[in-house]
Amino acid sequence: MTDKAVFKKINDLFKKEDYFLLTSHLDPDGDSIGSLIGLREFLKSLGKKVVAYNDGNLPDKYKFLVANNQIRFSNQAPEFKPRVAVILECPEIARIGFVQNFINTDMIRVNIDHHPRNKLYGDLNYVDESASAVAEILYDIIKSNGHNISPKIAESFYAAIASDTGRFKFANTSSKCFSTASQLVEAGANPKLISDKIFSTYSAGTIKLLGNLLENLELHDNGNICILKLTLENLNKYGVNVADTEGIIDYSLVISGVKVGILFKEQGPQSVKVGLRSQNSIDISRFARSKGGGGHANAAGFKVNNDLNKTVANTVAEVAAYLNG
Ligand SMILES: [Mn+2]
Repeated sequence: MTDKAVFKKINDLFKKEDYFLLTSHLDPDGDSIGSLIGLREFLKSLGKKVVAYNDGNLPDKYKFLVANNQIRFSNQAPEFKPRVAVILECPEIARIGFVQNFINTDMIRVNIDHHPRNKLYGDLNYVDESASAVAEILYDIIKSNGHNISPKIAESFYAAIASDTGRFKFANTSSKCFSTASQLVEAGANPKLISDKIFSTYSAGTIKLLGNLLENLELHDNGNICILKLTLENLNKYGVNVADTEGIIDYSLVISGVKVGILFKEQGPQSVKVGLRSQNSIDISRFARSKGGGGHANAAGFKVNNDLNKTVANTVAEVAAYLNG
C-alpha cells in the first residue's frame, strides 16, 4: 500500500469508528506524550470516545501538556469497549506493558511508528523510519484528510518533535521536520514557551544530581567512550525521581572526541538500564540489539540483570571492542 492509501485507511477508521484506545511505550518520552495527547485531542474533536493509557510515569516537564487524567498511568479498565487500538512509538507490542490487558483480538490494531525493525504487528501498520517523531506522521495523517489542527494539537505535536530531535539537533532533524514544525507554529504552537517548559524545568535537585554525575564522569578507550553513572543512592540523596532525569544522557556525548556516550541507570540491586548515544557515523543500535535492546542508530539502550559495577566494566569493554572491531 502507498502512504496515501494507508493514511486513507487510518482516516476512514477515525471517521467510522467511535471507541478508541490510544497507547505508547513504557517510560514515555516527549514524543509518546505529545503524540498521545495530540491524537486524543483530534479524535475528541470528532466527537469520539477516547481513552489513552501509558505504562509508566509522566515526567514533570510534560505535565503542561496533560490535563487531569487525559492519559491514564494506572491499570484501570476503560469504561467502554474500545473498537480500535492505536499503538504509537512501539516496534513491538510488548513495549506497551500492562496496556496489553485491554487489547483484545476483536479490536482493530493500528501501529504507527518511526523506530527501526518494527514488527508490523497491527492490522494496519504505518512505519516511517525517516520521520523525526511519530507526531510528524500523525500530523501528516490528520492533514491528509484536510482536517484542522487546533492550537492544542499543534502544541502537543510541536513538543513531541522538539523533544525527539533534541531541540532540532539530532540526526533525525530533517527539512521535512522543520517544515512540519513551521506549520505547527502557524497553527498556534509557541516555540519559546514549549522549549522553556520542556528544557528549562529541571528541579534544583536534578541539577545538583547532574553536577555530581558530571564531576564523576569517566573517559575510557582513549577518550572514545564517556560514561555517567546514576545510582539509586544518588537519586535518593538529591530527592530526584528517575522519570525526571531524561536528557541527562545527552551530556555523555558533548566532550570533544567522544564517540559513544553511556548512561548507566541503576534500577535495583541486580538491574541496570544502559542508555547509549553515538556520533553520526556510528550505529550503536546494532550493539544494543546484540544485548537484547533496541533503538535508533545514534540513540539506543538495553537492560542488564547484574550489579552496577559489573555492568559498567562489561559494557565498557564490549563497546570498546565494538568500536575497534
Ligand atoms: Mn519517537
